[in-house]
Amino acid sequence: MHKRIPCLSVSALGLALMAIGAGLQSADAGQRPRIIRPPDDRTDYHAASATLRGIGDSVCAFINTDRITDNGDGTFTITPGTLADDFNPLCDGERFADQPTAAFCTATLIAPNILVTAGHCLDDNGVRTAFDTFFCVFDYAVRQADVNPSTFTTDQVYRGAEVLGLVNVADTANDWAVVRLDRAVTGRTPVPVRSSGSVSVGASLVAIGFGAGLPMKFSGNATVQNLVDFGFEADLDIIAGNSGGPIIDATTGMIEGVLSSDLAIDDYHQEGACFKATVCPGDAICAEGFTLLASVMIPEFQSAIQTALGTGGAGDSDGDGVTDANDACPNTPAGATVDADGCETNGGARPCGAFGIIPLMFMMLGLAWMRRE
Ligand SMILES: [Ca+2]
Repeated sequence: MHKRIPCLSVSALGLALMAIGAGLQSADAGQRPRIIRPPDDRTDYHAASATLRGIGDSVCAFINTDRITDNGDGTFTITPGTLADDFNPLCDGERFADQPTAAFCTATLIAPNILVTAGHCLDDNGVRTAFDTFFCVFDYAVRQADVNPSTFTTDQVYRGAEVLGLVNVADTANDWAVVRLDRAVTGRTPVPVRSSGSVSVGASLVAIGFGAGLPMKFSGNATVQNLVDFGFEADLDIIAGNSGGPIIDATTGMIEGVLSSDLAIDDYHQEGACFKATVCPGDAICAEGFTLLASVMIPEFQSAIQTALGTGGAGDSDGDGVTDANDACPNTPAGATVDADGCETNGGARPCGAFGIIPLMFMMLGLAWMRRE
């Protein structure tokens, strides 16, 4: 039995409730995924390869507005809260204890204004997560050893604007979403997505994401174990918060899938007087099985991706469906209805561009010429 990897806030709350009611631990056990298959391959941004860092630059953290403050001056600040705060007391020697835990899900840029993520990151039993409750934040990563990310600027922070496709079927890998952002992201390279064929058993994989809400972690040293309906399974080191993150083929650099879920056991659990990351095999609460990944080759998912790449791809920076070459209004607000020239038809102002200015100039030149005659 697999369990969707839930939002970190839900995970932390569940852990807190478990800590409060320790006698009821067995009733709550099974609500969250397990994580680490030794060795623990989680790597911070600054320690990753240049290739992986390049992909990571196009991976954003979903951060609830209660964990990041819009300072109103073009900057945003992560609000306090570390791993050691979330799992208190954390056992001595646990990794990343003093890093912030702001993120609840992971998403990847596949075109300047298009993300792929997991369906359950935006859908809770049919209830859609409102776009004004979270930000998509790039560079939430430890880019320099021992320097935690804390402040961001407008060019690093985006909002979702439209769900272009979403499926979230419990206990299956059919768990994916394609989302349009409020505006195009500049200076980051969209990550290529598999568009034909199929991932193979044995292929080397890397997961990128914000497990436990922590700054970006890369988890490699894993391979495809099984192909299953709607996706595949792998022995990745992942944790709540990694959900929706890209599963990258380590050889091709392409996205093969997005992280859906893991086995229904706790990612952090109490052992004696303190909390530790669950390591399997080894810890008493372990179960058999692997991480479940939604394949980008699910026909509906692939179709949603291709449609989004066609209308929101590199040639259409405002995502209005009119390519830049033909777009007289290249900065149309998200969601606006546009005409064939890519300009708003619902009252938006058409810019005084070349099409307006040039005839006016000729007319004035003509008048001036006539006066000289
Ligand atoms: Ca491992």
